[in-house]
Amino acid sequence: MKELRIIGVPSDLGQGRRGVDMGPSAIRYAGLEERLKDLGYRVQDLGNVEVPTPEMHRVTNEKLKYLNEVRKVCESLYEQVRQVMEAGHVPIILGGDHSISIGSVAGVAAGQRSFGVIWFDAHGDMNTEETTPSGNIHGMPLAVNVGYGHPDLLNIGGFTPKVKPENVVLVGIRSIDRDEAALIRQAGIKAYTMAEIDQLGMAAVMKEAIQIAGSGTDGIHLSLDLDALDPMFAPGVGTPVNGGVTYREGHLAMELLAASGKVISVDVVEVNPILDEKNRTAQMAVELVQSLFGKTVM
Ligand code: HAR
Ligand code: MN
Ligand code: MN
Ligand code: MN
Repeated sequence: MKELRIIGVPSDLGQGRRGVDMGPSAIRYAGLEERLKDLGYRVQDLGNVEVPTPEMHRVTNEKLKYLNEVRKVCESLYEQVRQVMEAGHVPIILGGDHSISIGSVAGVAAGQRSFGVIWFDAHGDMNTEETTPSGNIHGMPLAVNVGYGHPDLLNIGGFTPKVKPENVVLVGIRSIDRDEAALIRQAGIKAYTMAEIDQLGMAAVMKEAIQIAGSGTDGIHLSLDLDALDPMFAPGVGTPVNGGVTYREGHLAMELLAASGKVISVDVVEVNPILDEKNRTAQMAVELVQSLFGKTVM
């Protein structure tokens, strides 16, 4: 049984609302480490990556807010994740906003050259400096990971792209900017919208997603943005979008990933305790991670 390593990244530099920096604390408070130990894993919490305080820095580029600070956080995270991968352990990276996945995926890529990514999200996260409506870097990490974006972000780890777009799948999308849609198509990334989940069912979608990310690769990185879930089940996120993945669909997706035996690493991002109701969203995150690591009824 693989050993698990928890890494917190208390960053809200990639988006506009304070509070997501408290995500790692909220998820730890919801019992992540204990719940994973219950499943029989050896788990070690490596603490938090150091993150600059936004109030101490100024936005200099409205199209890439806090670029320099986001880059530094992602470089530190890259280094930590690379070490965990090289030790043969499974990193569980707690955000923070989704910009941190530039660092985590870079670290996974350094430890494991052949892998796929399942990006579970309401959003595409495929914007660039040219297409972003907000300048928030959390709308850009998937683009960076497949090779589009600012050189400072692309160069983390010293190589680009981090993952081949043909091994990347988006699941749960329902809020995509127009030019972002064009880049998703241009890159050749397979995307399952909520409409397709409705039509095909989550089981069929995940079977295909696991095939795309997992066949011909040595593993799958799951980037789990809690806003993929319907706000009914995950209200504590900065950019909620109605019509999302249900509680049961979410668990089914995680259970199918667990059954695939292919998961090598995971991000859990966008949990914002200030916007949450009694830590429900962090609890949801912990429950989903339990299913991802093999929790079953009996
Ligand atoms: N697409 C919008 C933008 O780029 C909103 C992105 C919101 N992103 C996240 N992460 N919450 O998925 O600004
Ligand atoms: Mn070890
Ligand atoms: Mn996201
Ligand atoms: Mn999102």
